[in-house]
Amino acid sequence: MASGIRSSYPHGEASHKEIERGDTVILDFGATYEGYVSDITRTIAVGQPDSRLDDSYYLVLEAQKAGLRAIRSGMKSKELDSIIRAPFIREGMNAHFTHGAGHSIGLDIHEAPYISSRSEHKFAEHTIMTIEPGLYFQGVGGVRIEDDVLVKSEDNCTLSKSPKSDLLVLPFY
Ligand SMILES: [Mn+2]
Repeated sequence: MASGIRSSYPHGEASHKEIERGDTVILDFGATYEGYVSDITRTIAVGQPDSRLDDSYYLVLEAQKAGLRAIRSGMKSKELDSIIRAPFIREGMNAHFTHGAGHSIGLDIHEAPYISSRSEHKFAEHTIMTIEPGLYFQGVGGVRIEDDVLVKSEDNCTLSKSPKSDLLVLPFY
């Protein structure tokens, strides 16, 4: 978990920083079952966040859903990258997307193939990929949303079902 300024570091480790009013909190977690892993991220806010973070949540969600919808076996990694990245480019936010858009999972939490603008790799059917775009603002905070998807040739199947359609804003006490 990383909150506030620390949530502006894409993969911040848990620390002793206290959550402050308006912080976004990035919750990156997973489970293992018979040796296989899952990897999911949700972002919540504690107190009403900076409008940039609020707006970013819905832009990241748009990018993430576009990726989940689009991925197919035979699609090139760089083609998927550009679909996920398109909303960020449209809104002039691409510079705030500072890590890869996803990776495969299986027995390991980070496996090849990766989603990359430079990768010619074509996804194989029955690969499980994470789709995890994010936006990060130094000194302010960040947003990331991640789900796991089973790649198929026709339709694909999002495996993680946790709600994400609205930014959950918890009261700050
Ligand atoms: Mn991941």
